[in-house]
Amino acid sequence: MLNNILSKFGLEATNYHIQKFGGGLINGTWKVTDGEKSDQFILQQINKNVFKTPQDIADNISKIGAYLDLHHPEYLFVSPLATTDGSYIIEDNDEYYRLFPYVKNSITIDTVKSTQEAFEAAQQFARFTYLLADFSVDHLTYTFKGFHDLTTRYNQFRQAVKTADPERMLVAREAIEKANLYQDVALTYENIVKDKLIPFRVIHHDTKISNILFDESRNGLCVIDLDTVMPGYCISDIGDMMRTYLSPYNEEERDITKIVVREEIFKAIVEGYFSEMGTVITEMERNLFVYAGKFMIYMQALRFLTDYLNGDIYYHTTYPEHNLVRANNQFALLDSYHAAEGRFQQILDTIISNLPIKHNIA
Ligand code: GN1
Ligand code: MG
Repeated sequence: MLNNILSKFGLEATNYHIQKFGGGLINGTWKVTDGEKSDQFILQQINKNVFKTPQDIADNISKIGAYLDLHHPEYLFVSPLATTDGSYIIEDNDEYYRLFPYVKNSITIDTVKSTQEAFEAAQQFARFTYLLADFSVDHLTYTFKGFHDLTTRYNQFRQAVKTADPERMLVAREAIEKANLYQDVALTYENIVKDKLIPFRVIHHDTKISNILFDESRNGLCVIDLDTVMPGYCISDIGDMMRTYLSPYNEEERDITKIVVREEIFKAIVEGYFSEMGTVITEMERNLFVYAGKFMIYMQALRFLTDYLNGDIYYHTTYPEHNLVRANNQFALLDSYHAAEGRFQQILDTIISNLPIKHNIA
């Protein structure tokens, strides 16, 4: 089946070795390599239950690619390759696929082990939004409606509580209590939207560390996984970095005593982000920088918990309590983040006050 897809890109499948690749929870990904390893690609199947209009993903990426080619030709933007008849996405047996070039000598990592990795990744994600600051977000389509809409996510959680299987409700008791305890995080989000406190920008919406390609010296090369690139708030990208870089162990860790935030990584995220976005970030966006972490950690905890209560219909799981373990992990992270918030604000304020004057505007 995958062979048929490769042929549409003009590749003779028998010359290539196809191997499962990466740890994404939504799409299927394979690495495609020829015998000499000189020709390598990433093949991806789009999860159509999640992305209802896959063509919109291709269209968004094409528009952004064209803009970057014109205004920032030096920027490494990894966009899908065209088939022999010029499409960037193909349908086969009612499934959608695309093929990317594999960036030579690049590596991905699953957890942040050094401040350099956090700085480089934050700089890469910030550079992406910064270079697109003058690109009108109205040109982009929402590839996933309500994706980071915390009000929607919170309502989905409340709905799941109403309809959940009683046994799952019981097992998830403590997580549900936590979700209720941190409700104010959702209220703050409602106000941000209602009062239009911050601008829409081109946002990546999945800034986990495995979505950065590094070189062997851990310099950031580029951002990948562009399915959720669409208009959004910077708190999504900033917050997802906090969610996925601050703890030495990721959302899969079952021993939640290991889930703690690291101050030096927070500092590196701030420095990396401001190194690119410092001149355009608004005062209100800066004021919401620390909130961003709570926003994304809380939303991800709710999403895992909601999926557990709904009977595991969204995220790929490998054992019965998987989504609940992930939710509890994220609530532990939220507790640790909450306890560190005051300190994080001080670190942020200090960095901002030391920025070169042109960064210290807005
Ligand atoms: C999903 O599949 P992946 O790993 O790119 C999810 C993100 C979550 C993440 C949690 C479309 O991303 O929002 O943060 O899992 N993407 C979608 O690991 O739901
Ligand atoms: Mg993704």
